[in-house]
Amino acid sequence: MKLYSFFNSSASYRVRIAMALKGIDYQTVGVNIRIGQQNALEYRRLNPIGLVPALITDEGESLGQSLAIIDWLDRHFPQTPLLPTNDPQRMRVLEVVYAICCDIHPVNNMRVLRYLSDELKVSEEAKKRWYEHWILQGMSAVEQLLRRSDTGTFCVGDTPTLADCCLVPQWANAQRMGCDLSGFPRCKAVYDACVGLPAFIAAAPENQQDKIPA
Ligand SMILES: N[C@@H](CCC(=O)N[C@@H](CS)C(=O)NCC(=O)O)C(=O)O
Repeated sequence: MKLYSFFNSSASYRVRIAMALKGIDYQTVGVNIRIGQQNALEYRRLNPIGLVPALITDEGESLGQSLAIIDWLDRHFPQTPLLPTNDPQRMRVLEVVYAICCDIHPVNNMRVLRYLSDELKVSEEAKKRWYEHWILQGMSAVEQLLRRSDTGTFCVGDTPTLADCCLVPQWANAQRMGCDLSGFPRCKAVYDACVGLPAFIAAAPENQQDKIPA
């Protein structure tokens, strides 16, 4: 399998964690989103939305959208299942996943931030405020969800799930952007527990072969 990915793309990072947790071997194809390789015609044929990641299966099928990719992986590689089958665990996992992937991440994506700067001529300072505003609002909700799910080490329960595959990259991104995350101790505890695990270490941006300096 091939994963079209960018080392510090949080959506790519989600998929890399899932693949590492499942012990799936794959080849990484770096797509440098800083210089617009996600918009190349050749890449858009694989993933028409022009965002990373995209997966090419051993059968040659291409699949975009990190959550769709992880859903596919979870069904084809059922070892280390990432989505509980029973409620309330399943609903608790999915509400954290959607809070991050549907409510937090899309408004702070690179193309949105670039549109603010390049088209709307928003200052660097205002752009930073935008980013932090949506992070703090979203993470505050995730913090409450994690407290409500009343669980052990990870987002939901004592083994990593899809929720952890999504929380860790979003948290890492927010840290990289200099957000003050001190108000979210439960999220931080989960993040700290995850990043010490071999699968999360293997998937981390700093350990990717396509890593390039900031
Ligand atoms: N919903 C998509 C989001 C993918 C996404 O936003 N990828 C970002 C990197 S994290 C990207 O490719 N950004 C390039 C751009 O903004 O032009 C998914 O989950 O795969």
